[in-house]
Amino acid sequence: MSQDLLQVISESGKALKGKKPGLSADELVGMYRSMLQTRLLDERMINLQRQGRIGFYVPSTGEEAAQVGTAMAFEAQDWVYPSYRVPGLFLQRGVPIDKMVANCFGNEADLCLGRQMPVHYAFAEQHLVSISSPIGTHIIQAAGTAMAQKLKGDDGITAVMFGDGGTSSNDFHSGMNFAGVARAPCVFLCTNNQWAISVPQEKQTASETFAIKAAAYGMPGIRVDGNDVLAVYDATKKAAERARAGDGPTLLELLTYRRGPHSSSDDPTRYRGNQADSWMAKDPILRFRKYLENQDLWSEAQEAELQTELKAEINAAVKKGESAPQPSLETMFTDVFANVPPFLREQYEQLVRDEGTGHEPDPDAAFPL
Ligand SMILES: Cc1ncc(C[n+]2csc(CCOP(=O)(O)OP(=O)(O)O)c2C)c(N)n1
Ligand SMILES: [Mg+2]
Repeated sequence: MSQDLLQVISESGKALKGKKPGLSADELVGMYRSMLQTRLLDERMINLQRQGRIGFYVPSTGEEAAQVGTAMAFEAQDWVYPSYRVPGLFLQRGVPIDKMVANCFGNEADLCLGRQMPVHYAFAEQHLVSISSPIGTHIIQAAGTAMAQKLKGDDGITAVMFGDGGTSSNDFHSGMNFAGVARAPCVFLCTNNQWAISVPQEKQTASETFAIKAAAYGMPGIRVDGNDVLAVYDATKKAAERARAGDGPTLLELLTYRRGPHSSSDDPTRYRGNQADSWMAKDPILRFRKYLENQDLWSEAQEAELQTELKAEINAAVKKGESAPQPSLETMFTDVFANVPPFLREQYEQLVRDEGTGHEPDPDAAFPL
């Protein structure tokens, strides 16, 4: 297996010879919009966290191409098991931004009513399965979903996104193995951002690449430039077509770089210093913008207009999210049992009695992660 990377756009934004994106001008501009929206949303949410207005956030700066390029390759009937670092996948798949912001505030408009962690979104309507915080557990769930789709003769397929760290989980092995044996219609998407919190990729695996691991499970493994949105789209689309045609699963390694901290609770200078890494300069959004400009599909005026529009949209979502009330206390007990059992009813009544008496949990306590 070589260290070669699939590319469609050069690092300076030129179309590589013989490579066609297979997308319309509107689709290309739409992808650019989602990438920029992701970056601006990330910046705003990190600022809100630093101001103490939300509890926690996971930035994905520099990884936007891997999120939007993959999302573009799937159909509405497909199921996607996302990781916690892919807001661009949600946006590109049509999730309203105010619903994502509502999750970060955990307010009453949050579809999970504040019960999930921030950035652990769940949108059944867009076939986006609720995010699992334990690393890798969703890989076997995705393989199982794909096996069920095959048994039922569905026309949908399943995709799962995880990180380089996720490949060290038992569930990566089990999921890849079962999907390989069953020839399940599953696309395994490993975003190799070269870090798993403080663990660099060379301490994660002794394999030459992450893509090479596919060979052990009898499926193709392809290494893709994860900062080239059109290469990500191209490889994911082919893997999706392969799965849909009944030819089985594929593993893609999307090579990129985690430019920011692991989360708002992490300080990367503690373990990688002020890394003047060459990856810091390889911006996927700038690269795609140059490509669009070279194709006469984008201009400075359009950029300014889009920036203004997206910032206004985010401002409106934040305003709405911050002013919405918290979910009422009794919602902790709803949606769990159709008939609330006596012991829960008792706890609920106790909670209502204690509310405002100083016995309820401290809402200002530090977020535990
Ligand atoms: C089973 C398990 N072990 C450890 C953790 C703590 N943890 C949270 S994120 C993370 C790193 C995962 O890295 P990677 O898969 O590369 O994804 P990235 O954060 O880089 O997107 C770890 C170790 C966890 N959530 N679950
Ligand atoms: Mg990682």
